Amino acid sequence: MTAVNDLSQFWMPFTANRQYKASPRLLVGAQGMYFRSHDGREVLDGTAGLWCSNAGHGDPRIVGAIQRQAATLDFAPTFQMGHPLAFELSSRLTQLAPEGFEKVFFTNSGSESVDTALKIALAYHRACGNGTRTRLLGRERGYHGVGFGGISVGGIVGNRKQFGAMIAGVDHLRHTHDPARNAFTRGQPAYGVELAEDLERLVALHDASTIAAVIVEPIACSTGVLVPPVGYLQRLREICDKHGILLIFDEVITAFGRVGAAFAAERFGVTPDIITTAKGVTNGAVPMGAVLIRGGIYEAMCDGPENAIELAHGYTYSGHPLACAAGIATLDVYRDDQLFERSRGLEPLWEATLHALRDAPHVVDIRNFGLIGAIELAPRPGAPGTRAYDVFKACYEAGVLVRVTGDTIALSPPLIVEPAQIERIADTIRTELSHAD
Ligand code: PXG
Ligand code: PLP
Repeated sequence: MTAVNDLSQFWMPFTANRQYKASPRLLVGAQGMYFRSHDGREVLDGTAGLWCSNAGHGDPRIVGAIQRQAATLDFAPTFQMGHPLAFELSSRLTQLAPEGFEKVFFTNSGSESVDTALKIALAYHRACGNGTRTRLLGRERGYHGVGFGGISVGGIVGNRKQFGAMIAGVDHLRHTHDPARNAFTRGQPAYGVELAEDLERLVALHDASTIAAVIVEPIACSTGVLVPPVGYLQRLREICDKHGILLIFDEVITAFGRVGAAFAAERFGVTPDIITTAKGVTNGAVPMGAVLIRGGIYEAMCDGPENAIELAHGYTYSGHPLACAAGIATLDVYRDDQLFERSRGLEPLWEATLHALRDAPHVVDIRNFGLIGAIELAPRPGAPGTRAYDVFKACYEAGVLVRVTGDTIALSPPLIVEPAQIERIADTIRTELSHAD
């Protein structure tokens, strides 16, 4: 193993740097369902990295595609230039998307996908002569990355409070978490469809003529896995249609098989106007995001002369050749290994195995959908988050990687997970919960 000389310079993202550096956990390799740690242990990946490696790690088909592409065309600009793989991946993504999605805008992350989607929504209304529609609506507890757009529509207080006023003209729907009525629900909660009416409240407050778009995660994952109540997303769609508001689904986590379909939009049977993705589009192997856009939106921006740029937006690395190669290879793997179907097939076992933890110490709620799970613990009095963090550390020592957000343990294994590995994840959590104070 390579010696790590000094941990001080890397300002680690979303990390308690001092705490981490006092007892670091380093990953030095990954294959299939396992990471290898710097101290030579195999660690079962219960989180697909950060919700991204849906096909597991180091698949030779993806690795080979990246290697070949690096040697063939390491970079090509996509501003007034192009390269074949960016076009190929765009058409592959629209084939996978719900019917009616016709355009793809490439970014390098989920945060950039969100910024891009919000900008497209504003530009669309302006192009349609509705320039007063500038307001953007998000939802409490939503996570939409860390750009100024994303934190503005986002609803996680801790991600906002350090950063001043953010962008103006934003408001938020209420979140849908209701443990008093829905604790220990399997799949979609029965109660809460009426929370979609909160959109009518915001329309009444601001007037529809000022509202451009609503952005929500179909399942709010980062905040602790909040599954939408039955009928809720359908109702949001209806209210958006009634008032001419664009509906954006942020599917950075929920796309590419995580919920047993290409997109959560497909699984829930609700079609938004714009879908933001990242993570699983390349299996996490090369940074990439993609925004998928319904027909009619791009066309609205085409009334200028042919030499007019339709959208003044783009990243140096939009459609980067390595990311496109990784993306195409990843979509091939998802298709050839039928990973979305596999994910769907594992869901009943996943659900049953997680809910069997109901009687484990400290557990106050269990939530699941697709191959996503959450086990919420009662916080230690006066020390929120510490109990779950200790369980996370203990699981890692025991060879299983889980995620923690607040006092919730969040799970999202690669879709190649075996039933015995699902059992092992749950057994490890049960053991460590029984040791936790
Ligand atoms: N939207 C959603 C719905 C996300 O989940 C982003 C946007 C931002 O993507 P980037 O690529 O800019 O990070 C995300 C990312 C966690 C965790 O542990 C979740 C995310 C990222 C890192 C950690 O819940 N989601
Ligand atoms: N900052 C400067 C000085 C730049 O020249 C550029 C791009 O050319 C950027 C920021 C934006 O970088 P990116 O396109 O990678 O987002």
